[in-house]
Amino acid sequence: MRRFGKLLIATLVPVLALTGCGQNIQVFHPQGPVAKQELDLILWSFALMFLVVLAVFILFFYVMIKYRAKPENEGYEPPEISGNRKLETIWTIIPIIVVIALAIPTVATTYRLQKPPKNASKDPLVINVTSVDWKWLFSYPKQGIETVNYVVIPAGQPVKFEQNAIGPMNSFWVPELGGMEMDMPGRRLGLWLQANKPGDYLGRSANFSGKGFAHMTFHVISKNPNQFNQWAQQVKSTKSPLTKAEYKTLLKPGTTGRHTYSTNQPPPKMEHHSITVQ
Ligand SMILES: [Cu+2]
Repeated sequence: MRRFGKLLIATLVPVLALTGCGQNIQVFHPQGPVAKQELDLILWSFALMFLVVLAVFILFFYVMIKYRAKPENEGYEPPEISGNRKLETIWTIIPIIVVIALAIPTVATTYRLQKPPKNASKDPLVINVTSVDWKWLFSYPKQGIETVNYVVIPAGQPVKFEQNAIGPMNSFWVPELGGMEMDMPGRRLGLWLQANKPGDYLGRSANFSGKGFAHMTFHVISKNPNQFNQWAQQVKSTKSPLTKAEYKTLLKPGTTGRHTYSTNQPPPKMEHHSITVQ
């Protein structure tokens, strides 16, 4: 029994210590409706899986203790049993119920998150995001500006990121705003995200892409809509344009800091498995 006590402490201490880590895990602190729906799904899946694990462990210990070898029934031969309709029905139906309970919300949320919400008060702002080794280019088609390694968005408005890659594929992820989506050359995927409040959210590359991968982070800065418009106008009137030469330099592998330009480069033309940059 003393050994069991030690085992219990060894198991409980890390579990109790780890539960305090929640503050540092960004996924547990959603800052927008996409991340919130995804967190709800994570918690629901976790609860169901926890019930399954709990049932298995309770049965495991119950059977292990109740039917263990005892001196009084030494040489016991169990009777031959084949089939038990009642038990088999139970352990077929329960997993089916669990799978249905997981599948319905997962599929519904996945489809819902493909599109910005219909009841959003404003149309989504479109931003083209291109992953390049090892930096992120953000191009605003409507505002006609471009930023590198940071992106400014209006708070409370859905933002549609049209994704693209030059070079290897990558994965775009802003944990506090929503799940990740792939950036692939020749295949345009999109992700919509929304920040509820003004703030600064860390984004990262979630797909290993070589030497500069660790530095391939960016910031999503959410501003009040008025401040966002002011910022865009200020960029338009004070920053220098993005020249072709500068753009070509950006496309070369390497890391860089933040850049801001008063013109934008349209996303590259798409061809299957190849990208043409003019
Ligand atoms: Cu292909």
